[in-house]
Parts: sequence; C-alpha cells; structure tokens
Amino acid sequence: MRTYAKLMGEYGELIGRKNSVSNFYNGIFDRYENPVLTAEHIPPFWKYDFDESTNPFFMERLGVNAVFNAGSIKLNGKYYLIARIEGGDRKSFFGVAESESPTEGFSFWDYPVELPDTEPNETNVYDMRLTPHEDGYIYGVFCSESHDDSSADPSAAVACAGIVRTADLKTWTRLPNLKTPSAQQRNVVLHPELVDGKYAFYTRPQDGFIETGSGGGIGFALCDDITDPVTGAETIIDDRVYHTVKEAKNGAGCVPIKTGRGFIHIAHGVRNTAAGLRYVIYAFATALDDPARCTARPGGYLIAPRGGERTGDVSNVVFTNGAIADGEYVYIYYASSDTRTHVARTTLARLTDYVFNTPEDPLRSADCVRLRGELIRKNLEYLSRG
Ligand code: M1P
Repeated sequence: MRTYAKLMGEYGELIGRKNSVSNFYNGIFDRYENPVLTAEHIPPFWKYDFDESTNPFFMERLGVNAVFNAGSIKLNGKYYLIARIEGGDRKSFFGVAESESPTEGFSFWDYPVELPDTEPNETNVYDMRLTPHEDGYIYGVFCSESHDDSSADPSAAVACAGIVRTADLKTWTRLPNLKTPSAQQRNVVLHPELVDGKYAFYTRPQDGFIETGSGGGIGFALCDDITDPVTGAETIIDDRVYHTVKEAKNGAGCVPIKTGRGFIHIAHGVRNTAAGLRYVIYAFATALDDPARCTARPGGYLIAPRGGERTGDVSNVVFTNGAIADGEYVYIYYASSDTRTHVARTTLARLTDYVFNTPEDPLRSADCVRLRGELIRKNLEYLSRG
C-alpha cells in the first residue's frame, strides 16, 4: 500500500522535474519534452482521504481524469495557468497552477476555483480564457454547459459563455452569461481593449452543441455593458472553408497578442475524417485599428498533434486557450487529446514572420503544387549560385 509520504514524495519530484526543448524543429516554435500539467500534477490531498479511520485501504476517493485546455496569464512576475480539470465523474472545474518559470514547475494552489454558483442549470464549466482588460479587471470567459431541457435525450446540451472577473485570480465576481444572437456559443474570447468604446467578443456561433451548423466561423460582436452582456450582430471574421484545416469548425483560442503589425490570433480548426474529428491549431492576424478585419492568413496549421500527443481521451486533438507574450518570447499552452497540457515556445519576431510571410492556403491542389514548385525553383537557383 502506498503511503501519504510516498505519494507526496512522487508528487514533489514531478513538480520539481526540469523541462527542456525537444529535438522537434520547424523554425517556427519549440516543443518541450514534458507536458507542463497532467492529471498527476493534481495534489494527492485533492484525491485521497488521508485519514486511516475513514480510508483504511488508502484509496483515491475523488479521482481526476485529465488536466487540459488552460487559460494563462503572467502576473507580478509569475506564470499562472487556469486549467480545465476533469474529475473521474466527467465534471470539469478550474484550478490555478503557478510557477516562477513559463515551462516547468507548475503546481496547483491548495483549492480549486470556486466560481460563484449563480446559474442553477449549469452542469459543466470549462476552457477559460483570461483577458487582462484595459478597464483594469482580469476577465475569465468560459463555456457554461447545461442540459437542453427541451429534449428528452440525456445527451442534449446547450453551451453558452460564462463570464467572471477578478483582480488576483482568487476572488471572482460572476457576471451574467453572455447573450448573443446565436442559439449556442463556445470558444468565446474577450478582446483586451475596448473597440469603439465597447467590449468586443470573439464568438463562435453554433446551431447545436457539437456542430456549428449554419455558424460560419469565428465571429466578432460588440457589447455596451459588460455587467449586462448582450451583444449586437456577430460578423464572421475568419470563416470555415471547404477542404482546409477548418472545414468542419473553428474557434478562437488565446487572447489576441498585440504586435506592431496587428493582433495575432491563435485558434483551432477542425476537420472530419474517417477516424473522427481532427483538431489543429492555426493562426491569423487582424488589424490594430479594426480587430475584426483579417490581414493575414497563413495556410495550414501552426501546431498539429504529434507522437504521444495524438492519443488520449479525445484522440487527434490539439487545442489552445492560453498564450503568454513575455518580452521577446511567446509561450503557447496547448492541450493534447483532451488529456494533458503542453507548452510551445516561440518569439514575437518568429511568430510575426510566420503569420505575415507564410503563404495563404491556395485552396486547390493544382495551385498548391505551383506554390511549392516556385519555392523549389527559388531554392535550387539559390543553391546553384553556390
Ligand atoms: O474535444 C475537443 C474540443 O472540443 C470542443 O471544441 P469545439 O467546440 O471547437 O468542438 C471543446 O469542448 C474543447 O474543450 C475540446 O478540447
């Protein structure tokens, strides 16, 4: 039988484990060897009852299945991830993990986040994006999911965007759920600045819980009052496109990163395959003076699931809802297969170069071959000049 001391020792070793850049190379970003958060990063005292009189077999009483889809922020010199923690009972909740380093050493605070419980039908919460807003608050926008009581099907669900705000990630004030013209919403992100004096949301209009239906892509909508959050019309700013990485659906990911050339968005795109949905991470840019106007669309994906990332509870998925721009570096926290959380590191200069100089998807095989042919010709001429 394991003991409290042994478990805490193993847990301490895991938290103290060093992380290093892996051999993966594409010139765009570095992958790290180890995930930054896994189910094993959950403190043993969240799972076991340590009292022998009530737990004589030293069993886990409240298991944790996965730790993934983490929002992120740097505050007062420290790095914070607000992870989606999924219990063995399938309910997700949030926990704040803190580190002095962006790539290793994340450990959870003693207690998970207790969000104000203001929505009686809310069954599940997940995927929080943390927006440090120019109004001075840090906003957390997350998916608030309830059963669809208009249906007798137990799996019929409704998703909408929940909103909380905080100054310190400890005390949270809940605002009403966001109302938009769409039937359902997931992957909603608050823009960090007011736009025309209003709060601006990246939305993902969807007809159903899983399928976006007529929802055409990533939307953009304005709201006058964040304490009574009702948006006007949603304009699609990055659409779903036939035979691309975002044919089936897409959704905003991290809070947009402001650069000299525009806002860089790191989002996810989904396509359908015989083996089920495949989720990849891609990027695009919008204008500084109009964050709803797309100015660059590098073709293809930025991050796709690789090696062990490809398997998990929902295989063939990478998903991000958190990035930290930190001096010259950008850390992208991404989850694989709805199971664990990784970090990728790039620089602002590289990410900007990638977004603005990677060719757009020409959308047809014949044009893709022409594009590749031009690159090969240029390279062979370059090499032949010695
Ligand atoms: O299972 C993959 C992802 O599915 C959802 O994303 P989307 O709404 O774009 O399909 C989310 O539930 C996300 O949490 C999950 O990782």
